[in-house]
Amino acid sequence: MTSTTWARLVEPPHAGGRTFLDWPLAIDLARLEADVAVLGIPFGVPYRSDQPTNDQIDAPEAVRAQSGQFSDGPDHHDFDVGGPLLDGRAVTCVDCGDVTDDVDDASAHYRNAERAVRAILGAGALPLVIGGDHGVTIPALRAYRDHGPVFVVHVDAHLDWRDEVNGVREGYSSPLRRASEMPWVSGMVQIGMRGTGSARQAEVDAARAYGSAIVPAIDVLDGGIAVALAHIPAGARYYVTIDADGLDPSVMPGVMAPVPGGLLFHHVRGLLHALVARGRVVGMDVVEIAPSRDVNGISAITAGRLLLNLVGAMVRAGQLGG
Ligand SMILES: [Mn+2]
Repeated sequence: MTSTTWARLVEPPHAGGRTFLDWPLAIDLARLEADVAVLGIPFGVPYRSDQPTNDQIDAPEAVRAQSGQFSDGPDHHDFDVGGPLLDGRAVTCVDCGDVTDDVDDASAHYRNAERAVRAILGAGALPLVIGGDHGVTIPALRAYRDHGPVFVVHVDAHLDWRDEVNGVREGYSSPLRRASEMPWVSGMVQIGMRGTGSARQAEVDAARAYGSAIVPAIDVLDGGIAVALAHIPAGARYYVTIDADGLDPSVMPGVMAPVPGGLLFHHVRGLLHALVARGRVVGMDVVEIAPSRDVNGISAITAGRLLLNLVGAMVRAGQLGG
């Protein structure tokens, strides 16, 4: 495969858009040399003809645009991680831009997304994916076919186990169902469930039959994140998928389906640090931010803070760079 073909997988952030934290842009994935790689995956698979241009497609740009808010600079002390982000170590961080779509081929975007994530993994880098709706976790997880096994740590208000909606099997209500069908996915924990969403009893039963550990939000609010950690095997390789609505709407107001009673920033930050201490995080996505509904950029800033907490924790655990 030529590097020209690879380069078409991704494109720079929209005109005038800055990269994540002003990290260097790296869209030639055939020559990728990095330890950490941000990747925007803007498009899911729509359920209706008016959904391809949903609000969430603008989230990668919205998160990048808040870079100056979620970090004052790489040399500043970050109290969440206990020092400057990279701790003076040789860790290469890049922004790979956004996965390209093809107006003549609706499935091209997922194919490109899977190949882009696979290229990042092949380069030995940690993918940090910004969606897009929750459908984008499907191609992201498919990229781990030769990079497994992975245990999925899912934060969401919703179960996301629908087999299909309107005949669509790879939309935002189905990512964890599709994940359960991937042989390289070793298991999952689903944290933050509450209220009602797309799941009927049949989906809950199917998730439990698969072996998913379902942790309602109230259990975490009452007992702390340790309640969720009890379901996560030590020494495993974790893929973390965070639906913005898994956090409380006061923390992530910019979502399509706000549900009261969600996790606080404190819980999810603690989860990420605990995963780094417990095993190896091999990828993370933050999805379902709807920028037009955001308040003062809080959701985008929170997403950025979560991603930086993972990087900062992994740096200090000696898991990134030389
Ligand atoms: Mn979801």
